[in-house]
Amino acid sequence: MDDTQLAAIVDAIVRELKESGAVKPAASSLDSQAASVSTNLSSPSVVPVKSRTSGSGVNLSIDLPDPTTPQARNTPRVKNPKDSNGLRALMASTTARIGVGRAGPRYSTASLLLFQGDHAVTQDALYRDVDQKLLDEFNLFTVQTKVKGGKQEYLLRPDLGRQLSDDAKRTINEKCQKNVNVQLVVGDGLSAAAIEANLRQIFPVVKQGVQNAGLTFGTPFFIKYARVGVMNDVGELVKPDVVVLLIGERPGLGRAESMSAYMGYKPKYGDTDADRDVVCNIFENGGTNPLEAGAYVVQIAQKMRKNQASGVKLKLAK
Ligand code: B12
Repeated sequence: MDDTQLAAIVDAIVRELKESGAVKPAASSLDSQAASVSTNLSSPSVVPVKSRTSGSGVNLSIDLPDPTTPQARNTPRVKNPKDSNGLRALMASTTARIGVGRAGPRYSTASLLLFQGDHAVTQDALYRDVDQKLLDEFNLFTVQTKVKGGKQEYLLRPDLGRQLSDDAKRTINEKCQKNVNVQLVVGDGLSAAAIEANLRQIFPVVKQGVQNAGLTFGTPFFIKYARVGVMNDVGELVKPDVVVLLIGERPGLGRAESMSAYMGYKPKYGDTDADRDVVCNIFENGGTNPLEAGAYVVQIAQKMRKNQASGVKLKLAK
């Protein structure tokens, strides 16, 4: 948002306040402050500002451009930079929030709005469920961990997310082929968006890669409210050589589509992250491409089988 748009918003709000009687004569300094902002920045607003005054009071709605679009996100906000090309190059070299400018000691409004927009993206990814249509596309049946109280409990009780419910165990026992070479499992983890962004690409690559390598591919399924440690329960039930768990990573600000593939050789009760490997940061345009990640997962599975080990033991075996 530029200064002209800001000034227009300030003008509109002050107008509304005056119309509603909220601004008394004593508040005229606010009025003149706002007026001085708009006289400095004179051109008319490009931001549609629709103001409606209801019977009970003010109801102002302001439509602003989406601050999370790549164009808005990558606009340098430093006023009068000494080296504008250098600034752009610097900004292009990192996803860190640099070149955002400031208003006195504070963030600029544009940066603040972007921050809030990104936070909303993160919250959405964390709190919503994976699209059922996507799970149906890959014939993934759903089981649940011991989390019963929704996302809030999932977040507060990681221990419950590491254990399958009794129902889940029964269903898996009924539906899954046992003693397979590779068991693929999908878990929502901390980002539904990550699964939605990557599953379509990575799933077929892993499945075909495993089968092309002459290995058996177990009956895949989806675990709701999953944590990485749930791999142990899967290993105990299905008895595969290798478990691959595709799971949504903890979202960063504005980066919700990052997925990981956690893997373990014959996972069992008591195994820890030291017994696991991870292919992380799987996402298109900047992360590990999901197609490549799928091929890499198959390679690691083969290595695990060859060395009969995963995690630190696999590292030591190499
Ligand atoms: C949160 C986190 C942690 C937390 C986990 C605590 C917790 N209970 O959540 C802590 C701070 C303990 C941690 C530690 C480590 N982490 Co860490 N961690 C992450 C982070 C930011 C998010 C992971 C996530 O979202 N998991 C999904 C959720 C659903 O899983 P969860 O069940 O809630 O939590 C489990 C996993 O997070 C797992 N985990 C976390 N880190 C690692 C690393 C490895 C190698 C493995 C096998 C498992 C693992 O531990 C948790 C408990 O089981 C990722 C960044 C990313 N892009 O993924 C890095 C990341 C996965 N971690 C990484 C690393 C290197 C480590 C350490 C080895 C660092 C170190 N030198 O000590 C340790 C080892 C972990 C271990 N337990 O043995 C790397 C892995 C790189 C790689 N390909 O090997 C990542 C990708 C960060 C990075 N960009 O470098 N980590």
